[in-house]
Amino acid sequence: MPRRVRILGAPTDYGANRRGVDMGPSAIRYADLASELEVAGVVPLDEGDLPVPRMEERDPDTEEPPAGTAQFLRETREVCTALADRVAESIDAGATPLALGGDHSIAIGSLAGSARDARIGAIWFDAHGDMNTPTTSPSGNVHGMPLAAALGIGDFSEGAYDWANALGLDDSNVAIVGLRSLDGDERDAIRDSDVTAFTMSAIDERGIASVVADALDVATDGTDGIHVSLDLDWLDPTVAPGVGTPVRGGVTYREAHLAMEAVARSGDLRSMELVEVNPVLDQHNETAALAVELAASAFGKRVL
Ligand code: EXY
Ligand code: MN
Ligand code: MN
Ligand code: MN
Repeated sequence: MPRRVRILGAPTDYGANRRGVDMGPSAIRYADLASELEVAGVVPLDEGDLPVPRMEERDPDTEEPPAGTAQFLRETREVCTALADRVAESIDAGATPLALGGDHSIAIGSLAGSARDARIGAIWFDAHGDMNTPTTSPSGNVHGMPLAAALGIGDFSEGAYDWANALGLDDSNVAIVGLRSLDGDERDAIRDSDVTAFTMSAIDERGIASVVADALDVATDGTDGIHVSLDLDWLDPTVAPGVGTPVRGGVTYREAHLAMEAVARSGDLRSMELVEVNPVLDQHNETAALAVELAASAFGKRVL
């Protein structure tokens, strides 16, 4: 029986510093996500978008947290707890959830859902570490914090953040691939953890195939499956311009496909998300189209 994939839209930009990423799910669907997944040999079922309070509809009198802490945590919690339930339900139904961001804060929900009642690993394809906490963040943007939140690092170990912790995810089963932008405290957080970080230098020196093989070893060691978190700013901005926090020196189009093909061959894909596609910053929807292509490769699309 072909793999069933449940598409879950999470149109939020509360975690980002740039409006527009909330339109990511529409842009990705518009880039023929469903038909491309069918070509890859899976059966897509689009469950629509999670309800997300619109920025414009927020109560203007809402007390904003002090600058430098996490902004819009209430809204982020609302989206992520709903997404966690839908991700868990999809897996319980024998399907593979594919979450569409929206900014990277949605990964708090995806990881919590995928790790519910299971031990999972995660491969974080990203230019960034996303390991800040409300205290260490230079921006207060939660899309720079999801991995710390899921792992319960720093502030996120406090009871108030229980909702954000992915209890079935241990830092020893997390690999970050493509890292090239970190804040000071984030660097310490990664060094003090058991997270395995492969920087762009490692990819330059060893090649993407070797790095992704190691990342898969880390994420599959003793786990029931892996979550792939694909932040489109992982790729070089010349091939993925439609992202809110571009960083030069990213992976190439082919390196990204090879990584996704290796994920497909592993047979361990449990859940996935495509995040940080911002149509307002994109050119002719090309970043959304690239996200679709990479998802198809991760789900097994082959030329021959
Ligand atoms: N490290 C910076 C911050 O925490 O504000 C930038 C984070 C960008 C996060 C994007 C989603 O990958
Ligand atoms: Mn990210
Ligand atoms: Mn990023
Ligand atoms: Mn550990």
